[in-house]
Amino acid sequence: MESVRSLLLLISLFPAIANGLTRHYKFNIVTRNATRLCSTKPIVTVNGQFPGPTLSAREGDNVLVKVVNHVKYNVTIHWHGVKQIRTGWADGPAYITQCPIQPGQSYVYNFTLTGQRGTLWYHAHILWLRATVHGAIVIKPKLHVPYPFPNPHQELVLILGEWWKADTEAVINQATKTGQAPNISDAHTINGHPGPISTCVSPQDGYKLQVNRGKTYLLRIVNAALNEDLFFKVAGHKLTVVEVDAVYTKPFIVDTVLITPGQTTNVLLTTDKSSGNYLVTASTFMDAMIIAVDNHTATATLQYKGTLATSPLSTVEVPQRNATPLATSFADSLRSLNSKTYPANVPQNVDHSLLFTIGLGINPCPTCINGSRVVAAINNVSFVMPEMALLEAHFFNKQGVFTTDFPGKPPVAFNYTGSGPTNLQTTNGTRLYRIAYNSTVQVVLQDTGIIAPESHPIHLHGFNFFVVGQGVGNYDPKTSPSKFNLVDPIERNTIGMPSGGWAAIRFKADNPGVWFLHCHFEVHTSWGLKMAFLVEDGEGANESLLPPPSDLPKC
Ligand SMILES: *[C@@H]1O[C@H](CO)[C@@H](O)[C@H](O)[C@H]1NC(C)=O
Ligand SMILES: *[C@@H]1O[C@H](CO)[C@@H](O)[C@H](O)[C@H]1NC(C)=O
Ligand SMILES: *[C@@H]1O[C@H](CO)[C@@H](O)[C@H](O)[C@H]1NC(C)=O
Ligand SMILES: *[C@@H]1O[C@H](CO)[C@@H](O)[C@H](O)[C@H]1NC(C)=O
Ligand SMILES: *[C@@H]1O[C@H](CO)[C@@H](O)[C@H](O)[C@H]1NC(C)=O
Ligand SMILES: *[C@@H]1O[C@H](CO)[C@@H](O)[C@H](O)[C@H]1NC(C)=O
Ligand SMILES: *[C@@H]1O[C@H](CO)[C@@H](O)[C@H](O)[C@H]1NC(C)=O
Ligand SMILES: *[C@@H]1O[C@H](CO)[C@@H](O)[C@H](O)[C@H]1NC(C)=O
Ligand SMILES: *[C@@H]1O[C@H](CO)[C@@H](O)[C@H](O)[C@H]1NC(C)=O
Ligand SMILES: *[C@@H]1O[C@H](CO)[C@@H](O)[C@H](O)[C@H]1NC(C)=O
Ligand SMILES: *[C@@H]1O[C@H](CO)[C@@H](O)[C@H](O)[C@H]1NC(C)=O
Ligand SMILES: [Cu+2]
Repeated sequence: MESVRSLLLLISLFPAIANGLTRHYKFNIVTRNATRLCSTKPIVTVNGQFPGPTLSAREGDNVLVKVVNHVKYNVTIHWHGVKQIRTGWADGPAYITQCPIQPGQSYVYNFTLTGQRGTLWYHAHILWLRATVHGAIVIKPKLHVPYPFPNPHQELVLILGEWWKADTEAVINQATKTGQAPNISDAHTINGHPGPISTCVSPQDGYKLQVNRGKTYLLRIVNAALNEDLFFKVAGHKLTVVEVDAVYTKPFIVDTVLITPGQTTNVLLTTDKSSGNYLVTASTFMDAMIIAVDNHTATATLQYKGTLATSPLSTVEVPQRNATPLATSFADSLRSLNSKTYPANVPQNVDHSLLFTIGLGINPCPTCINGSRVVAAINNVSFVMPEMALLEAHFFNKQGVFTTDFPGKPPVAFNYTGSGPTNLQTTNGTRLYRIAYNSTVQVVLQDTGIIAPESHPIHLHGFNFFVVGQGVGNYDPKTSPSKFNLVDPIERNTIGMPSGGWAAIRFKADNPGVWFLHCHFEVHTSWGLKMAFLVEDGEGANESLLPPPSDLPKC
């Protein structure tokens, strides 16, 4: 009896033991000089590391990250892809779910990794700080639960990044002032290195993946670039895709992985060569040729142990920057694993059927060059950031911060992927779309040809969604749904829409809160390509947003 009581006491004192561990992390946001790259400049980092430290945990763990801001900028951190069930206060987008952590302040992000395992990542979600404030989140399966694929010999995190010689805050500030597109970057990086084959003068050879012969490695690839989709290749080696955005996939074998900003992809690589050095590349994909991009390829080396660094490097042909068929074929190959253990619970019925046009626009701006500025919008609304967090305004019922009249369809229908309307102006507002708890939502994301059709990486916070269909041209409500996959579509948190086409996504709104939806090209987000869903509470405490933590930053 006594022992039972003490056991119960133990469990109540340490509830984490029953449900998973609590992982404590401390992120000091500090400035340091980047010296290894093609420019020496102060950068904002987590704990002085670039990329930041990997956050490791298991499915079911509670994570507590104390973020202390030692820099001159306001900071927030977003845990990209973590569903944050009822814990929207820990999601991180500035002015959406929280006010920024101001210089000298701190905030403890408190969330639980429920029902997810795989690779995700974290990044600053304010200004353009995520260029250097980012790192991987590795969620291992629960203890003793195997992967649904051969257990790898070793796991390696590869973070693809984008580097400006100039200060990135200066780059976006200049663009905002002039109304023009921001300067393109100067290099791409793999784990912080532009690489051995780079025009960017780098005193180092680039990142080296050292491997043993005859083994299988799990590469956890993250695209942390600001504005560019990337193709990833390893010379002489095939890659087996097994997971994206912390969702297991039906395995498929490719030469080239396509990964958009915001996405993560796990691949198996088998070291089936005898020895050698093999080039690893991350190169730009952008099939809208009028859009300026940084076409510098980041490189790294896959080096078999025992091979001299001076041995010849097996190179690989980098895909064309506009290799649309390659991108399409990769996207079309993705399927959820949909096994008994990992089912694809695709909503079969739809309560809210929405059509969102995704594209650019031009608004008057008397102080800008040419008297106008480039903007971006969803359904012709360029989102205006509020001055306090939307989630707080919602929870405390503060009026006048936002409206809930975000349009569920374009205000005027036009040939979206055609030459477009003559008037390129947009409206603006802090408009949300309200949905009841548990409703099912379908959003058809329709690219527009305004200025240029483009493959936008659209990211939803608070949920994964199923990509039930995609195609080129205009979505046709009569014919397009007949081709939907409602059985094993890919489930993810960021979708690279087909350029000049559409993608239909579905999710069940079973997470109360205010959830951001935006383009993960930072330039487009800055221009207003964003909106938010307001998901109401359901019944009882378990279906309701938790109250805000006491240290939630104030505006
Ligand atoms: C960074 O570089 C600047 C100028 O090059 C120098 O003044 C400063 O002390 C350096 N800071 C650190 C933390 O090394
Ligand atoms: C984290 O949040 C949970 C509620 O989800 C709460 O029970 C717990 O006390 C919080 N932990 C800390 C350290 O604040
Ligand atoms: C952007 O590029 C232009 C032209 O090369 C240059 O004059 C300007 O200084 C750059 N802006 C920043 C913020 O580096
Ligand atoms: C990369 O871009 C530069 C400048 O836009 C261009 O001159 C060059 O031909 C491009 N290279 C490739 C491989 O596309
Ligand atoms: C701005 O005006 C100049 C001169 O008329 C023109 O060459 C340029 O393309 C314009 N830029 C934009 C972004 O409209
Ligand atoms: C829409 O525009 C495209 C591209 O210009 C064109 O091929 C298509 O026929 C147009 N569709 C309609 C319905 O006008
Ligand atoms: C967008 O809104 C602006 C401002 O009201 C309007 O002039 C324009 O015609 C609208 N465009 C579309 C495509 O709805
Ligand atoms: C929103 O639109 C109004 C009216 O056109 C304009 O005065 C205002 O500056 C715009 N606000 C933003 C943040 O673009
Ligand atoms: C939401 O759905 C769950 C099961 O899917 C059900 O148990 C619950 O009662 C529903 N809540 C509301 C408010 O509809
Ligand atoms: C809330 O969820 C917990 C754990 O899932 C369960 O034990 C509890 O009975 C639920 N409470 C209500 C009111 O549904
Ligand atoms: C930081 O955020 C606060 C609250 O929104 C704001 O008042 C302040 O101007 C911001 N500071 C900087 C440096 O941007
Ligand atoms: Cu975009």
